[in-house]
Amino acid sequence: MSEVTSSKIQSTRVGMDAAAIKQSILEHLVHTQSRFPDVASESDWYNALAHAVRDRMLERMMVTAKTYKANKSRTVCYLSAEFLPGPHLANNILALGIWQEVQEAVAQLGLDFESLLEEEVEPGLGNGGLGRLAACYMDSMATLKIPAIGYGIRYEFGIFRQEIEDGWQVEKTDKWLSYGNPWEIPRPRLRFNVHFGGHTEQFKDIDGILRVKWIPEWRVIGVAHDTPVMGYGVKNTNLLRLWSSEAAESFNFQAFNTGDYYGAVNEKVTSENLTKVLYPNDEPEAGKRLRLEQQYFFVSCSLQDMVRIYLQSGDPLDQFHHKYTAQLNDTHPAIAIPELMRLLVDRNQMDWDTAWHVTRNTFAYTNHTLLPEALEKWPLDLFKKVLPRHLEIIYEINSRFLDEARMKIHGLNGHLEKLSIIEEGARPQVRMAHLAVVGSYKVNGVAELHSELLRQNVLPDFHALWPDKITNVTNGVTPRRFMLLSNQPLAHLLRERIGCGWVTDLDSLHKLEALADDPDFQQQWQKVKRRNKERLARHALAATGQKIDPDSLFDVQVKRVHEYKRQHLNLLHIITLYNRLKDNPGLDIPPRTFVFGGKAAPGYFMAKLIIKAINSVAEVINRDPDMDGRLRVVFFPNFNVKTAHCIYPGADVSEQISLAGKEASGTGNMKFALNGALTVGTLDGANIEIREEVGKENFFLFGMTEAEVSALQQQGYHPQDYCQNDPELKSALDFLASGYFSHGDATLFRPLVDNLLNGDPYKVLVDYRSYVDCQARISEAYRDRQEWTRMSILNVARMGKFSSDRSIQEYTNNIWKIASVDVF
Ligand code: Z15
Repeated sequence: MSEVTSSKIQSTRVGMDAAAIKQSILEHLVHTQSRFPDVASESDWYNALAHAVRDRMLERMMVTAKTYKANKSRTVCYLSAEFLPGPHLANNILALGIWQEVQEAVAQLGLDFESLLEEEVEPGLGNGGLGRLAACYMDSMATLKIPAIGYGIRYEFGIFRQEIEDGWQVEKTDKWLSYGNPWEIPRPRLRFNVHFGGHTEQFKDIDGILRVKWIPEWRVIGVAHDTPVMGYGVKNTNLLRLWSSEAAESFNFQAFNTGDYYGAVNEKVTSENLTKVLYPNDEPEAGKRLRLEQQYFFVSCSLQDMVRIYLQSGDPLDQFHHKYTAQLNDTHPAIAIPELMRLLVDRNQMDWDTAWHVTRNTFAYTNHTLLPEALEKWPLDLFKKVLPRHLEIIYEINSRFLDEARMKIHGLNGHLEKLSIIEEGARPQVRMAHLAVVGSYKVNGVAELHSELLRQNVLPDFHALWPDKITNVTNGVTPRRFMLLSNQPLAHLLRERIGCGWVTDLDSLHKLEALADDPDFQQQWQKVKRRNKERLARHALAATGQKIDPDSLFDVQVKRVHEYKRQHLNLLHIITLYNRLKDNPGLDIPPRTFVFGGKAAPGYFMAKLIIKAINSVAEVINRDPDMDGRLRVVFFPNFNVKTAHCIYPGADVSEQISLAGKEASGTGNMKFALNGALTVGTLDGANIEIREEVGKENFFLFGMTEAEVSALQQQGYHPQDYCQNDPELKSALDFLASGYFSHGDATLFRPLVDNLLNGDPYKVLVDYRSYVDCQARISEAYRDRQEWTRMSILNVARMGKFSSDRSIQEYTNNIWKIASVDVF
């Protein structure tokens, strides 16, 4: 066997020409799917093709691992409770550079490439922006040749599938693994014990040193499942390693032996429930024990894995941070900080100070939110039940940290309370954000404004203590998936005119500026948009049964449904337009189609009511003959990565209308603009930077600034004043409340309207007038198709900054200090 070199193993299955690929597909059809071509279903062919593509990735993954190991390169571990990669097949074909060849092979087999791609069920292992960002970063790290492992959870059920019944959101279980998953390689031998509960005991070791032993109450086993992540046009193929929970069969032998068979089986079931389902909330689920268990489970497996790989090098553990850096994607994996301390101190007998030095130089923390209710906290009593040893370690970390802070700020205890990792009170809690800040060498926000507000409002005392700790890395998105893959008409046009360099060097889109006034180019640009709108219209028809007109302006808002994102502000504008058209049938405005999409957390009443309101307004407007095609509203169900592929490219207008200071960054805003949509937006999150880049004359701005928002909040906000002073606003609210859109039911939308009139936490009514007026400017601008096209071209030309390659470059330069590694 030792004589068989890796190059001999690779020889037969990895040819990159169409003939070899066709052969591979046929072989997999027979030898993996066990089907003859004449009886194979579309799904069989999909699996055969997926395996053929996978064959061409695996060896790269092995060679990459080998190269990184030989280089002793520093590795980033991206710890994230969510990854939302989207369908793999098309992306992997593009990364391998065999798009043409696969198309040819598939055609020769008499198959339809598009419908094969449609077969794939995407892994919905995330809720929204945060999980998708992790996937974009995995793509960019591989493309930039950064040694990286993504660590997360292999949820058996991902984010629910959204159906719309009678206008309401209904959640269906996402059984994404039902038909198998050709992209993952199970590693059944790569398994770790994870312990929970119980208590701790002190003891003296043989050297007489006082140590702590954790006597846990139960354990589960984590099993690794690896998914290769290929860089674009490079050999580097990194790893996404997701952990799945398994029962520790023999653990409760006691119960088994005493004849409690069902008790023992029950324990197995409980253990395997741990990674059963993704929490479908974009905010933390307050005090859900299983959620804490999930977090600790994947973090513990990941750190044990890192230590295992590290020890293979033979280096001493006190150098661990030179080999690894771990990025905490929000506080969800922040329990990694006490866990690494436990592994070093309890398991490897390291002294506390050395262990703390290692730990503090290992972790960096990304914050993704300013919303106070979204900052994760765990009740002490719950925490103690699940992780008693970790709580002790946190106390120790906290007391040493407060000593340090006391001296440094020369301050009194009152001041220190604000810094403490423990929040005192009737129900004391662990503040995970404070733990993450204290245990990390860098903390970053995800857009300039957000990072500044972190420094000034959320973590001011930490900022005073460590002025260099909080930095900014503005989010980015991958142009491979969100342009090349999902907008092929645009990609073709770009290739003809500026080449393909933009795929890995997005700044080179600048070359388009020279073409922005070229009438011939403008016409081709419009053709591209037209084709994309037709595609969106086809998908909308299939998904909703509704016809939409590609000649109308497509105005799109897709994102999680949240009050702070203000889908209801959009809806009030739509009602206003409707009222204007009813009152003035001759009104000449360009026809518009409003497209919405997005999921609401299943327990979020107001968000679900907003979805119902959108659908109810849509129903009335779409069947009102007076509208005569001038106004249409559709709610595109089950917005996910797959549907996103056809939605972003089809948009003329991108709705980014959160209340200033609430959206940490946003990433959909970038995806739209990269596909030629013009933004209507507030000065929030990355919108500010997008506007700076594309030029204020190419961006539709409205609404209060963050400073104005907090000033208004200070002075006292009275929403009803705004309603009284604006007849159009009053009328829109009255219509919504009256039952006009709800078959006469005047109670249905009452909670929504009351919420706005009595409180309006996201100041929808304040920004309404400025928004509606801004929308009128959009309608005017859309009439001049040449000028509109010019603006659209300039938007794309100037969006280079928002590549996730730029973000990852900043992480590597300013935070991780990691060099790239060539793989041949
Ligand atoms: C999530 O998707 C985001 C923040 C969170 O705190 C949680 Cl729990 C989930 C989003 C932000 O809302 C969005 O503004 C940002 O672009 C995204 O994370 C990625 O940073």
